[in-house]
Amino acid sequence: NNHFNYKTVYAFAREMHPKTEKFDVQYGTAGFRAKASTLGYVMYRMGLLAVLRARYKKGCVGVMITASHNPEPDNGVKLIDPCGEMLEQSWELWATKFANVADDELVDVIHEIVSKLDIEMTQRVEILVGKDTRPSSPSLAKALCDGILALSGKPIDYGIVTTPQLHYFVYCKNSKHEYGIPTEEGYYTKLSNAFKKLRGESFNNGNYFNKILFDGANGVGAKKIKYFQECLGDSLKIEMYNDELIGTGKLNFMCGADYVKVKQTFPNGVPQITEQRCCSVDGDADRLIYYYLDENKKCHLLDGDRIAILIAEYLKEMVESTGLEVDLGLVQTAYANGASTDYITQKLKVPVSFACTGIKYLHHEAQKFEIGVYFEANGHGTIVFKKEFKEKLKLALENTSLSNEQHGAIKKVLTIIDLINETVGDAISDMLLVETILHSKGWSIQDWEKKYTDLPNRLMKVSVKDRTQITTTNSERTCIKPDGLQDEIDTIVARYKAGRSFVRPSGTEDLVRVYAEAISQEEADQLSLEVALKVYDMADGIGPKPSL
Ligand code: G16
Repeated sequence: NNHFNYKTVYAFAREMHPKTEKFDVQYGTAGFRAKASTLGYVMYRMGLLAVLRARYKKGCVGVMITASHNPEPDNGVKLIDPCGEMLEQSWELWATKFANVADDELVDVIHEIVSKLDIEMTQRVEILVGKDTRPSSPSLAKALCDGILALSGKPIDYGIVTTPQLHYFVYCKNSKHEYGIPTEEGYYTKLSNAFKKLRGESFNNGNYFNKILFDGANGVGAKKIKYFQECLGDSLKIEMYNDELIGTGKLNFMCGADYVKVKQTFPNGVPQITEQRCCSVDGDADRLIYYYLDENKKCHLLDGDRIAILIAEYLKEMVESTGLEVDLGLVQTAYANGASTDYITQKLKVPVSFACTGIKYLHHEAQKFEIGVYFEANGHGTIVFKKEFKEKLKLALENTSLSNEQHGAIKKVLTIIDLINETVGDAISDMLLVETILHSKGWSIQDWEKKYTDLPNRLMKVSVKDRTQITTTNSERTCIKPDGLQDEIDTIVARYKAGRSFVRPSGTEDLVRVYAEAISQEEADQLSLEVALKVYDMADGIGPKPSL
């Protein structure tokens, strides 16, 4: 079995990618993230691990180099499993171990994993590599590929792509093209054909107008939306903003989905036109946020909760018109606005499950439903359909006892499925779906917003000495450590009408996040500030005290 050349593994590590950091790193919410300059050896080691994972799973896997919503000097790496999903959790422990051992222990760890999991080391495996637009990405990709080559894997470099594109390519390859063609062109063609089919001949409908302002966050989303613009022709007019040259430091800077969501404000660079529908994606185009400006210049946000509800309601109606029984559910996190959860469960009568922050948790929870819609409030999410459900639809098409209307509805649902990137949250695919639904309902963005009223809320960040000192339970809604912090939060929250607040350590940035909602914006702001100050005091806050 063990024919790999361990001499190369160590030599490459020692000569080209030595471990430079003393501190341990951890595979977090979305892989490893840190200052790009510290990540060379981590990338090399993830190249090694990717080959082992691919051999273990007997398929190709993906590695995406990105730090998504983080500032431009950061970078990161996430591994993609053969089905296009995030790396299986049990392997995150291996990833962390690989990243932290000394250079001369690497070979031992490889021996350990190979013998424990009985990995066949002679297989030739392909590793699909993608990167975002960060200037540090090419050299990190080189380190990654050295790791892949050191274990005789075959790197296939897709260049600059969005994270969801790479997830898509991985699944296409492993599904032997059943899911689609694993090329950029294949991806654009599949999605835009489905979109155009659903849109039909009339591009506008009722209050819906087919123009959208698109904030590309000065990242890969801005690059890739141009291909869609070409493919979609006049069916959707996408006016693109924030497409700075690579390396100007503008990536996610005062723009992009995270900025708009956290600051609840318009991004820089997008013209402020009253009542005009706008959307922002983040640095690797896996998150999507909608917004518009009212006549009083107030910015209205339609976030992941709203997107999820729009989609769930539409799919529910569509499936009902096919006459088929379906088990549809929605997955949210603690960040979901309380008003959205009430609306889904009480008005839509769709069951809701809660999961911890991180697509990997939501995705698996959603897979328990025949149709599982999952979104984080930050705009990260997608829809997954059980294989059996898709087969049920195809079989029903052959059922002659169903009416023409029912057949039409079934075909429509199948086309909607083609528009969706089921592997992971995909901002562009999600945007095309939202546009499809608004068009089909004849809704403006204001019509969409009218469904329910969000509870005012606020997100804050607190810097502390060691964020791992904060631990949580109950899908992150209850804080266990430091002792007494949750009691303090409960006491503060009790003073606010419709108040709710929780704290959790970020898995992608070196800080603690604080979420609060209450009956008015002032109270939500005040509540989040009080809780943030409490965290600062009880969890060794560093730097300036939190302020609004
Ligand atoms: C990543 C994850 C998301 C998560 C976000 C923030 O997003 O994929 O699931 O919500 O980080 O996570 P945390 O609060 O733990 O920092 P992205 O878009 O940065 O990949």
